[in-house]
Amino acid sequence: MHLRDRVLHRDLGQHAGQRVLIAGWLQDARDQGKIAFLLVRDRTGVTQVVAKKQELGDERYKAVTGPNRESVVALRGTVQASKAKAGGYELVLDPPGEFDVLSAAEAPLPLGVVDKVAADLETRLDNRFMDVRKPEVQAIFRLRSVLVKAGLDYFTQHGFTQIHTPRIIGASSEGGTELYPVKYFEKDAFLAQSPQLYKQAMMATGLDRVVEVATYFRAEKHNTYRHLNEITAFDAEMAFIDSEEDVMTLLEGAVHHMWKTVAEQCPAELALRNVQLTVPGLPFPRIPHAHAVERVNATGKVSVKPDDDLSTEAERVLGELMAAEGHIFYFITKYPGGIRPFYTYVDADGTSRSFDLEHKGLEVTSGAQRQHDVDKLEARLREKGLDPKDFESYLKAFRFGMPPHGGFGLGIDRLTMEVLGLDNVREAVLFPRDRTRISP
Ligand code: AMO
Repeated sequence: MHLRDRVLHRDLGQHAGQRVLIAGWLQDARDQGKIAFLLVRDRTGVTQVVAKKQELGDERYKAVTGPNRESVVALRGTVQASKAKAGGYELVLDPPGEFDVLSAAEAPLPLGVVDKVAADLETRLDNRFMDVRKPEVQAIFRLRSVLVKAGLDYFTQHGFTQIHTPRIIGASSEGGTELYPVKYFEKDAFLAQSPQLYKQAMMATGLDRVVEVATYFRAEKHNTYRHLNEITAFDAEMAFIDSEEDVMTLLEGAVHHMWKTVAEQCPAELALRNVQLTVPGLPFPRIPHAHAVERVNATGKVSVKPDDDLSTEAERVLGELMAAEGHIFYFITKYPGGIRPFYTYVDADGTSRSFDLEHKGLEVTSGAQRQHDVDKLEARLREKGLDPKDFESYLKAFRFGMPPHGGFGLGIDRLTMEVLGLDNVREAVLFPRDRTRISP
C-alpha cells in the first residue's frame, strides 16, 4: 500500500466500483456483531467503511474493529454508492481485508473530536493538535490561509514587495516600554514590537511599497478576548503619498478583496461556522476622531475627553451607531497628535494624519502618514520623552532623501476573528501566546 496513492473522501465518486486505498483517523467503529461500520476521517470528510465478519473471518474482523478511536488507519476496499446517503460513497472492506494501523491512539482521549458537549477553550488550546481535528476548527485555519494569501496577492498586484525584517531588535520600535528583553551575546536586545522602523527605512531605498507578514511581540499584561502577546499582522508601507488618504484607499481595497475572496473561495468553511458573509461596500466611511467623540458622548453611555483615545466601551458604542447605519467597516481618522506614536505626521492644528480601521467596534488596523522631515521627527521624539540618540540608525535613513510615506499594521488574528465572528482572538490563532499561556 503506497500512502501517497490514497484517495481522499471528496474524490471517492471518481473511483466508483474500483479498489482504492484510504487513510485517516478512525473516528468511530460501530461493531454490530456480524457487520461493522468504521468512520475514517481525512481532511476532506468522513468515509464510512463496511466490514463483514463472514467475509473477513473472525481474526481479521477483530483486528479491524479493535483499534481505539482516533488511531490512524489505512485500508483498501471497493468504492460503492452509499445506501444511506444519496449521492454519497462508502467503502466495502472486501477480502482479504487489507487494513493497517499506522499509529494507535491511546484511550481515553484528552479531548473528544465529535463530542456533543463542547470543551472549554483552555482544554481545547491545551490539546490543540486534537482540537484542530474537528472540521469546524480546521475551517478557521483554512479560511485564515485563504485570507492571508488574498491579502498578499492584493498587495503584490499593487506593486508591493514582500520583505522580512528582524525579529530581534536593539531598541524599541513603538516608543513604549512593553518589550521582551532578550540576551544577545554581550548586548541587551528585544523581541520586535513591529517592523515599524525597518519598513520606514525601506522607503529610503526606492522599493517604494513594501509589505511583511510580521510577528509583533508585545509584553502587555492584558488578558482580554482581543489581546495577544504574539501577534501576526500585515505590515505595509508606501512612499510618494499625498496624505494618509492614499494609504486608507489602498487598505480598504485590500480588506474588500480579502472579504470577497473568502466569500467566493470558502463557502464550505463559512457553512461549517454558520457564517453568512457580507462583502462590505467601498469606500468605507471616514469619521474624524472629534466627530466620533461627539457621537459617542451624545449617546450618554460613555464619556470621552476630546484629546483621549476611545475606550473599548466607546469603540463598542460607535460600532453600534455605525452598524445601525449599515456600516461594518469604518475609519476613525485625524486622532489628536498627542495620543499617536512619535513617527506619526502631526499637522499645525495638532491633529495627526493617522487612522484606525474598525470592524463592528473592534480596531483591526492602525496607520498613518509619517513624519519624513528629520528635524521635526527628532523634535517629536523629544516631545515623547525619547532620546533621538537611541534612534540614530533609524534617523540616518531620513537624512539622505526620504520621500513622503505612510503605512499601516493590519492584525491578521483579529481579522480572522472578525470575518468568522469568533468571540475570542485565541480561536483564530493555532498556538496563542497570552499572559499565562506559553505552551503548547
Ligand atoms: P498597532 O500597535 O495599533 O500599530 O498594531 C496594529 C494592529 O495589530 C493588531 N494588534 C493586536 N492584535 C491582538 N493583540 C494585540 N495585543 C495587538 N496589538 C496590535 C491590531 C492593530 O490594529 N506600527 C503600527 C502600525 C503602523 O502604523 O503601521 C502598529 O504596530 O489589529
